[in-house]
Amino acid sequence: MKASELFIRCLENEGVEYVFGLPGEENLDFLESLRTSKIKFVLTRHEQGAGFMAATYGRLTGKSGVCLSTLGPGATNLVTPAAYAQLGAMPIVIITGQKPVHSSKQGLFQIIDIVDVMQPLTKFSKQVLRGDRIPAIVRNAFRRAETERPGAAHIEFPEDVAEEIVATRPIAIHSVRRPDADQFAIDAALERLEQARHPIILVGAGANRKRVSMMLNKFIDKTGIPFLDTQMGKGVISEDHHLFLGTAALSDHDYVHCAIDRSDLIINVGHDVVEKPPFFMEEDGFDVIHINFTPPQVDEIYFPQHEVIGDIANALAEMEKAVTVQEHWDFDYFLRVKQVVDEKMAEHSNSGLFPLMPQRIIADVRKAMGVSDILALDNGMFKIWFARHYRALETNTILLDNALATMGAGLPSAMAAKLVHPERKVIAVCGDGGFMMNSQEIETALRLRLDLVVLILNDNSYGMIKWKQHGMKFPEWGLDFGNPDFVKYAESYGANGFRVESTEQFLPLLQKCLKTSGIHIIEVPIDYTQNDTVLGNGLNQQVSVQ
Ligand SMILES: Cc1ncc(C[n+]2csc(CCOP(=O)(O)OP(=O)(O)O)c2C)c(N)n1
Repeated sequence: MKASELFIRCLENEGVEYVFGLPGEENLDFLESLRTSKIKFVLTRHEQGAGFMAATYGRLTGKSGVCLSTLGPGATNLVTPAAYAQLGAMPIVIITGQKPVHSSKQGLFQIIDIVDVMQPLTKFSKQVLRGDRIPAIVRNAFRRAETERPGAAHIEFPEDVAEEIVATRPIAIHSVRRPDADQFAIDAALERLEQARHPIILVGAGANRKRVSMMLNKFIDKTGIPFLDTQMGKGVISEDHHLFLGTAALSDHDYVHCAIDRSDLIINVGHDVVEKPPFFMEEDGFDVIHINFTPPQVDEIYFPQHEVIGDIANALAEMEKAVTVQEHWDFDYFLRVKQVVDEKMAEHSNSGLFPLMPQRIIADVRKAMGVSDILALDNGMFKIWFARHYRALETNTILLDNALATMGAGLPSAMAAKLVHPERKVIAVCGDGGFMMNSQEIETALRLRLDLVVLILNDNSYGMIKWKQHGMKFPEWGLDFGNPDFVKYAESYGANGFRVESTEQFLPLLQKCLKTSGIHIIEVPIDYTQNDTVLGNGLNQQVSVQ
């Protein structure tokens, strides 16, 4: 068979359901072989759309999402999705085309060394030089992308290699078990935990999986230790839990840092330093037990004293069996923090002010969404507000990127979530800046007949940077822009467009859109005048005077 056909057989062998992509002429053999395969091809309007969709597919399924581009400009457009997947631990296999490598009459036209470009952004970046190498290269790419810590793999598939005739077949797949943590490491962690007076659990991105969630729930139920989460750890344990203290939306001075500052031991389940730090360690501060699939990357703010490395769910199961609940554990202060934080979270959630306050938007979105429904956030000021105020009740129900923290991924990510979970409601939440970075994918979403709501939080500026500019006491400058008429813009694609004109209108409109099929784009004017309050200063005093 042709090498391109073998490539597709290998993808089928890996269980690939979708290839997201935007091909060039160098991919035409590949495309032709894909045409007759049962793998679905999702054509996008920008390579970033394809890459972000593939990464989110990987994040939600644990299986590599696959995306495709041509050489040169198409491939460089996949640089950001590669970084997004790599930092965010989302398994993805990126396939790029290339001019003929054995003999070419085109000089250096469009040629960039993409294998090299992708090297620092991936765990694996290889060119296929001979068709009979395809099975091994594809198998390795998928293995590398999916094994802990998951991330990006890249394969360059040149045009002339795709045309070769080959006689090999895909390599059989055998499931492998993740290594378990060492028993001595578990015992040492438990010993330290039993000595602590104010232990606290931090739940991070690496824990956002069903089995870990189950085991961690049991561990928390048995021990009664309060927990907080990072932005990407939201939902592992329901944030309605009576021991949930809050989300570390910032690295310091967030509400939950009042609790962190009083703790003498943090049990870190699944957080690694790629996500914005939820706390800073100091030499004479609290100890940390690092429980993760992979060892910590140590630096001056993160140097855990104890490590439990291996399958997180199994480690927690062992710890749950062996732990003895200690009478000297004292969570009184943490629970007082919780009370104050819960009161803070409720503030302004009913505000009738227009433009809408972030707290009101979030409260209304929460009311409109079921337990398993999914929010996909773009990146901007609103992300901090949502991370802080939105209560995630199940794993992976709020998809946000606190690793690369790129703009432009919100809409494609929501689209992939809807493909993976068609039975759930999905909302993309974007700023007016981030939405416009990949808004062309509305056409793709319509073509795919997805039912989706997109919220555009409109402040006519790059709000987050404006807030930071203000924080640095610079005059406001260089961050305001004009926007298209979003209602007409939506309609020009054939989507439904709405502009919220009053605060009371928002929730019923959102509920109606979520019940109606099709793409609904809702522009929501947002009032960012309270941004400074996200810093949570002063809460310490409030807790201590009580
Ligand atoms: C691709 C990319 N470019 C720039 C940034 C820096 N950045 C972070 S947030 C932000 C502003 C986002 O504006 P908008 O989407 O309108 O949301 P808002 O902050 O106004 O809520 C910018 C420019 C980024 N994170 N990603």
